[in-house]
Amino acid sequence: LAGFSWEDPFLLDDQLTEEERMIRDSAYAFAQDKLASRVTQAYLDEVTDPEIFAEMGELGLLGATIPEAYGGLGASYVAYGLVAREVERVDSGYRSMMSVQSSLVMYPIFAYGTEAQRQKYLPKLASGEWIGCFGLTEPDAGSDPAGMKTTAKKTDGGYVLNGSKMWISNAPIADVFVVWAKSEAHGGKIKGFVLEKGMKGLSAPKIGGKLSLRASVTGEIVMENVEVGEDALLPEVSGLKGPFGCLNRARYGIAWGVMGAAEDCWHRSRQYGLDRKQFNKPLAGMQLYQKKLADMQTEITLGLQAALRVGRLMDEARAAPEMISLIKRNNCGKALDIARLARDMHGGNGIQAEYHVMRHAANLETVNTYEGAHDVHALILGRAQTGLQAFF
Ligand code: TGC
Ligand code: FAD
Repeated sequence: LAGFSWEDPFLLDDQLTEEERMIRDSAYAFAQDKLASRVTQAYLDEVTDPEIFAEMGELGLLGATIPEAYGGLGASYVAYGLVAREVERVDSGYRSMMSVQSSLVMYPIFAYGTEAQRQKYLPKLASGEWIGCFGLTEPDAGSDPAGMKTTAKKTDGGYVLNGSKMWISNAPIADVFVVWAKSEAHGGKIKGFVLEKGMKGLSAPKIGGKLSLRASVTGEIVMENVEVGEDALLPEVSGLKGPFGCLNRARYGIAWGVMGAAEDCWHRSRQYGLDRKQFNKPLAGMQLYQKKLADMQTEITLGLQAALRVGRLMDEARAAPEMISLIKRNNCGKALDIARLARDMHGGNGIQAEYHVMRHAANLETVNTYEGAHDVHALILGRAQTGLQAFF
């Protein structure tokens, strides 16, 4: 039998293509060099450096799956997942910034937009010159986005939008706003619109005081009689399947990303246990400590392998939304458990910013909730196997 690699028990590395490994390595180098160095201060100060988008864009980390003709890399979904894992190894907030731009802003413009919209927005979003946000959630419509109140009413040359969106990543620094609204002219169906910073009646105040995801700015989107032309409409999709088509991709990336945060917690706990002695021996030599390390290693190995399988199926256009619900839910839940364990294993030091694990744990509370809360994905999976919907 072959030897065992404790860091990569199922030899995930072997299952990647040369190109995927190259993209992964360049994302790793960038994240460790440019993001790890600023995350602690950014988190403590609750500030987001917009320059990060341009830095990510320069490396091709924004919209990696979008064809090269529009500024993307034309990379596989597996490569996209690997980027999410490397960025979230540093901080879930930085991965959030990247995945909103890639899956929730560039993807809908690419998939549902006109050629003119693609040409206008995608290259600048890919380079990070423009920052994008995605407005689906509202103060009274979170898990149930069908309950949204934002409306688009037809005017002579376009539409007028009214409503407010809540908890929107990147909104306060965004140039481009992909917003979902019920459109009167389309029989009340949900339609997507692309709004731009500076439009009259459009504002995006920051939501301050978050105890989670502090390095990623979050805001509201307030629309008071925002007038847009016909060219703001994303014409190629109607109904909730529009935003859900984007969410499938972002949720898939999250399933990889949270494993990066979990790996960081696991590796730090292992090293801490080797370095720290109590009762005259390293903590890592204690049975209970080793059991926790073994649980972390097991869940991360299984979670990564599952994400890789779904990524391959996405690249073959054979992935079902329920597969994505399964890995988004399970990997987020396991990553959160692992981060909480890591905090415990670091003892008192575990609460300090310089040990990083509590920041990951606090971040993962958000990641477990957004893009479909843990229990909401359970209901999606419950419906798929019983035929009975239990949402209401
Ligand atoms: P339901 O009746 O199930 O479906 C309505 C229509 O949508 C279609 N659909 C999907 N299409 C593609 N992919 C999917 N995953 C889809 N899920 C549903 C469905 O086929 C149907 O189409 P049609 O043509 O028949 O009309 O809708 P429902 O209202 O019963 O939905 C229930 C539920 C709970 C599944 C759904 O609403 C849900 O997933 N809720 C969670 C909401 C959510 O995920 N919000 C995310 C907001 S964005 C965000 O959090 C970004 S954070 C990013 C970051 O910072 O990284
Ligand atoms: P609720 O829907 O009120 O849920 C509260 C609790 O009730 C949860 O535990 C949930 O599981 C449970 N629950 C809900 N329905 C049921 C049910 N039928 N059965 C059993 N239990 C149920 N949204 C965007 O559109 N764009 C963004 O960029 C974005 N970024 C975000 C960034 C951050 C930092 C955060 C915190 C959120 C972000 N969101 C974004 C919003 C996010 O998607 C929502 O918070 C999420 O969908 C949950 O909605 P809610 O907060 O209204 O909670």
